[in-house]
Amino acid sequence: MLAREVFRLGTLAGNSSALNKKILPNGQMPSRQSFNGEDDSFSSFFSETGSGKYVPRAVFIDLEPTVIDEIRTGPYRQLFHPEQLITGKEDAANNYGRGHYTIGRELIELTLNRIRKMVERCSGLQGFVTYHSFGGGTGSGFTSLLLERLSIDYGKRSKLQLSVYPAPQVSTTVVEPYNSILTSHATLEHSDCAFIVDNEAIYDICRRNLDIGRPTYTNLNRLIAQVISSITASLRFNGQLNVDLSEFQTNLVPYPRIHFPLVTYAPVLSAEKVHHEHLSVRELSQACFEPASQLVKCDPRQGKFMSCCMLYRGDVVPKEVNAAIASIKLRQTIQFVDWCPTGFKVGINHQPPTTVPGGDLAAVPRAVCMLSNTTAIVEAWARLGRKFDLMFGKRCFLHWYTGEGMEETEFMDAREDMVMLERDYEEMAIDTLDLNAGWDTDEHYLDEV
Ligand SMILES: Nc1nc2c(ncn2[C@@H]2O[C@H](COP(=O)(O)OP(=O)(O)OP(=O)(O)O)[C@@H](O)[C@H]2O)c(=O)[nH]1
Ligand SMILES: [Mg+2]
Repeated sequence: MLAREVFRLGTLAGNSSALNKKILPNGQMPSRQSFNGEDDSFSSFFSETGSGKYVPRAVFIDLEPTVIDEIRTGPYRQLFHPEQLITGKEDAANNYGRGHYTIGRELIELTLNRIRKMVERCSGLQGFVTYHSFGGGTGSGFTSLLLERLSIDYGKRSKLQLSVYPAPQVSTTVVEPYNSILTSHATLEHSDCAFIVDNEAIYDICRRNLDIGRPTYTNLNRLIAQVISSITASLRFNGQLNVDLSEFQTNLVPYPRIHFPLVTYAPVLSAEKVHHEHLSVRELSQACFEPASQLVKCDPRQGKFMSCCMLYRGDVVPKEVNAAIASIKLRQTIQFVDWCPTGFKVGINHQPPTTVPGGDLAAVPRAVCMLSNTTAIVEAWARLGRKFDLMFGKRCFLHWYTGEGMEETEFMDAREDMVMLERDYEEMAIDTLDLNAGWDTDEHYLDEV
């Protein structure tokens, strides 16, 4: 599901997925036989029509038409059935209340019907991935409405989120902290795992690693699409050392609310720089522990890890991975919580990353995406919370929301919930021994997290 940017992001992610699979913009795949049956996970993101055309299992939604019109007229227009592209007439004007309660309500039944049709074409529905912004009215409000409804209709099917975290470099909307906190609160219990991509972190990576002076959304989205491609590669390709995303998820989410893994990706290199780099498995693995490779700005050296999942792709062998991880474990700066073994979960996918023609990233033989659960991610919530408090303390901009029927208490509840989330993370980091000393051990507070 998508609002403005994610629509573009979705197109890019879809494109790179289609490129991985060598699907033409019209949905035909001439090289299908070249997969030699090895690739039966092929149909996870595409369904095949009677005429041999491959259609992405995706629905694009925006409350206004202009952005999705780009796909309706763009080079990939034939890839999609018109029913997959859903638009209303009027956007949510950066207002969660409009996306969730007023304008959004008008589109939700149609959206659920279209999703139902899509689901009926699946033979073993595993779950849903929603792509959205935290800051937009549609991205925040409509997404949370949709996730609530998907929970009702599809019960315990897993729901993953890819959420774009706001950054002042690329956005000038003042109310994004409101929307972000409101949507995070509303989706917390309806989401199994959420990957946050911080536009500021992506912006800096584009400037630093790719020498793009003033990165545009297209530059940011290409990088995000590459990362999404790595996260979903295990669902799209088979292989002996492949590890299914749901298995990573089991390791990553110790309690239902603690479900925001930090995403790190390497290498991010331009074509000019790629020839000067070694790109060994060891170097790539070590890069995952550099803050400069993170998609959210925070300092894992100040927090503790609960788990680390390494998703390698391309020309990578287990021996090299084991050696690389052994050397990482020796580092003093990487601290694990004491209740969790310092286990790294590893998956290897032999399909190398695909480069998008005309894109910024150089073709590389191997790459790694690390998904780690670290308590340091609370920094991201704390940053948003501070901005929220500054505005809410003065009740700034609140009339836009109350004008859509919202009440102040929803803001307070949302903020309180996110403060609780910060505390939940902090508790994860406290050593069990210290806890026993300082707390009444009859209180099974960890169960309540
Ligand atoms: N990475 C990335 N972020 C984007 C893009 N477009 C918008 N954003 C960010 O998304 C937030 C704005 O949300 P949008 O998704 O544009 O808004 P929307 O969900 O369409 O909601 P309304 O327009 O208010 O109905 C801001 O933080 C933007 O910086 C994009 O193409 N890529
Ligand atoms: Mg919009």
